[in-house]
Amino acid sequence: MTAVKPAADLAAAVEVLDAARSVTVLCHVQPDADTVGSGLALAQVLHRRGVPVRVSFAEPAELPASMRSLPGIEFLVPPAEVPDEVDLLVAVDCGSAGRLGTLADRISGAATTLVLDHHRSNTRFGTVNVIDETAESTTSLLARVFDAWGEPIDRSIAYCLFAGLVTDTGCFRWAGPGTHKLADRLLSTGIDGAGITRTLMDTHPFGWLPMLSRVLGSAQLESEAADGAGLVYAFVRCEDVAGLRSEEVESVIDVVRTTSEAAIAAVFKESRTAPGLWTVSLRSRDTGVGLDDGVDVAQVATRLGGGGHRYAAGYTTTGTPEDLVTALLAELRP
Ligand SMILES: [Mn+2]
Repeated sequence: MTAVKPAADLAAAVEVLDAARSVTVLCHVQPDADTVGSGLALAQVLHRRGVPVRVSFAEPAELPASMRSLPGIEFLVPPAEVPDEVDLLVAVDCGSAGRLGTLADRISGAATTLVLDHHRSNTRFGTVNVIDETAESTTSLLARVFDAWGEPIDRSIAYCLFAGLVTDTGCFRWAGPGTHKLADRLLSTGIDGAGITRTLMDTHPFGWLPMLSRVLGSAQLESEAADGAGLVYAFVRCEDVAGLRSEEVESVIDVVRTTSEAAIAAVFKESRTAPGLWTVSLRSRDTGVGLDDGVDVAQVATRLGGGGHRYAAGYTTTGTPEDLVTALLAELRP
């Protein structure tokens, strides 16, 4: 496992960024702090260099509230304002073109598409693809791109990079060699790491508590699933999360996955706009310290039409709750 992306790949990214006369950065649908942090950090660097830049994502219409304090938010534009033909398109934290949602059609109108990502399942849909599945976040890959480019990481860029790093590492729970060094470097710019973390990960409205109570109260355990690894799962239905934000919905998996009797966790989340459509979060873990036996849920998710990382992945599907569980159990069968 190489901890550092080969210099040649980074140089290819720098080359296209350097040559661009205008840049459109696209984040994935249902954006998280890694994709938005990457997009806004890159936008700030390009703007500093005098290059016109815009950042967008296809849906939802509004940026999740927890990310609204990220510097560079002024570069965000609605999808309708992304022209059909652009000079350089940069996709950040997107494992496939499908993750761009309705903005995926802009790829055909782009002179060059640069893909910057860290998903194991990345389909390499760009003209230039810089994919490092060992990077703990796309923002940490961006830090290496900026270094290779000779672009300093100032305080407001560090804010954005830290946002992606702290969320994608689960508050540094799954941190590899180098993660804390990068965090130290970013914190040394004077950003409020504790405040950023609290805003992104530890702040929920009161309605979150009764929602958790309902959803967790109906969780199920299938101890024999995946050859005895065990599956724990829960359903988040529309009526459970009325009035709550995506942040509350996305928090459920982090409780469900702590179940000791199951090395695999799933949360089925009902779409609030398309009835019968579900997005599914998958997590897996090793069964003990130093063991490397965790199920590769990226493979499971890919077979179900999604993608992700070995220990964290997801997909979108349709059907009744019973159908969803049956389909997942079938894929987990050895
Ligand atoms: Mn990411």
